[in-house]
Amino acid sequence: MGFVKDRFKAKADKLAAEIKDILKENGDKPIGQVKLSQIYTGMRGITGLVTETSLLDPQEGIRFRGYSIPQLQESLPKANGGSEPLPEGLFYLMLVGELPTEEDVQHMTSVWQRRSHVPNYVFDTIEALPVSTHPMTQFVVGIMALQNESTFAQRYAEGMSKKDYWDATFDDVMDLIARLPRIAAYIYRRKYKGGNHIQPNGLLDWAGNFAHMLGYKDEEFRELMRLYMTIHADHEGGNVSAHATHLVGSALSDPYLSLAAGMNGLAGPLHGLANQEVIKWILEMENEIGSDLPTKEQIADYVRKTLSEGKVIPGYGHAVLRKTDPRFEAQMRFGKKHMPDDKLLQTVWNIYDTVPEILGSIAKIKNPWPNVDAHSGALLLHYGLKEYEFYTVLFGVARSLGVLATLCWDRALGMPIERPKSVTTEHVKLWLQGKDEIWG
Ligand code: CMX
Repeated sequence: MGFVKDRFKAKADKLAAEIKDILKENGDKPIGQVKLSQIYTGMRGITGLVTETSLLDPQEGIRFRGYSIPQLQESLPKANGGSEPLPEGLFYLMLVGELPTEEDVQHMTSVWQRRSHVPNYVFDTIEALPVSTHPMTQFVVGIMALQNESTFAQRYAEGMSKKDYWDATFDDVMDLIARLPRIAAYIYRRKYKGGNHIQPNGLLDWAGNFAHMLGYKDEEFRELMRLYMTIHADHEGGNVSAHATHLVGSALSDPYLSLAAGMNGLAGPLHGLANQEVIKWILEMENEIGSDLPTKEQIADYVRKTLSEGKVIPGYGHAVLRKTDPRFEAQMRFGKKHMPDDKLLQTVWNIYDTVPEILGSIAKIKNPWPNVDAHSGALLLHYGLKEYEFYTVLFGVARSLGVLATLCWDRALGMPIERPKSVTTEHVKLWLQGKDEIWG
């Protein structure tokens, strides 16, 4: 692993000392007030976590270590002849806090290539599941089977010192990221390609090799995977997949157990599974209307119908964002560059012209704009990846980069077990009557 591990440790030690000083001086400073309504509404707006890898501004969208998506597309190293960032570079940035050089990224690629071997018993475990099992379930089962390989779990059982937690976590994180594309591709080929598996190509970068193992030879699709893996990697710490990984990791559950928890959260339709729901919803709409290019009026009618049936419009809305998601915009730019005449993409863009006005007229909806999931499926489908139940697995492989980089930071900064206080409504009533305290 060598120099990346050393650089990470040096940065982490420096930050740990800074945090100690910050807390010594300012530890008692209040950071906003919690309203009663917030504890009944998913803790929305409560600042309660520190995540070093990225920060989400409601108006601007995500920044990774201060860099916006267009800036990353400009600054991160690319594949030979390519124009999209290599996700290895984003991982390095999130981990070390500095933009990587070409050599740093090549190093990450070769480290992940070297560590990518998946033991056969993991595939055997997946094979024990019915093929009909949802790909996200197969993915989590694969990660759980791989847990047997955990360095952290093994060293903990041997009595590892607290000061070495970060080191064992780091090793597990590198192994996991290296192996996830192989597991994901295995599930795809098993479920949709009759078990006709494709061996890894050791000459390709992490995302390029993933595209190759899925069975997509097109260089443009590899470029899409590099962009896809980069923009889906992280969205600060409070989203369900990031928070679940961090929460479970705080119990010193090893990175395999922690990531599996995060992936189970990603598999929810209000979170990552929305990417499959978007394509399903669009295809159902086209089927019902009887056209592969519905007009904006037809789309508006279908949107109203969906809402009247008590369902959400998938791909729209966000718990934090209050504008069009820059990850949506990045994908739209990719679509306009490579496939401007694709009818499904035109429909995605027509939906974008139609939905915000309708959702914006409903007072309770705080954000009528599209999120990342509103666009991703249409790009995948363009290249033939039509099996939309698989889409959340792609999101999961990408999201591992952010949540596992964060797990390294959690361990290096000695983050304690997470344990917020909860109350009962009975207790809240007593508090309102002045008969009891809400304890901090
Ligand atoms: N369509 C219909 N209704 C919506 C809506 C949408 N796209 N977005 C929000 N609403 C509704 C909510 O369901 C909620 O209704 P109730 O009070 O009746 O329960 C109300 O508007 C208020 O919600 P909100 O405060 O605006 O949004 P939340 O922070 O509670 O939820 C999110 C955010 C993403 C779960 C929600 O916008 C949603 O369900 N969107 C559709 C699913 C989706 O695209 N999820 C992917 C998000 C990105 C990701 O994590 O991958």
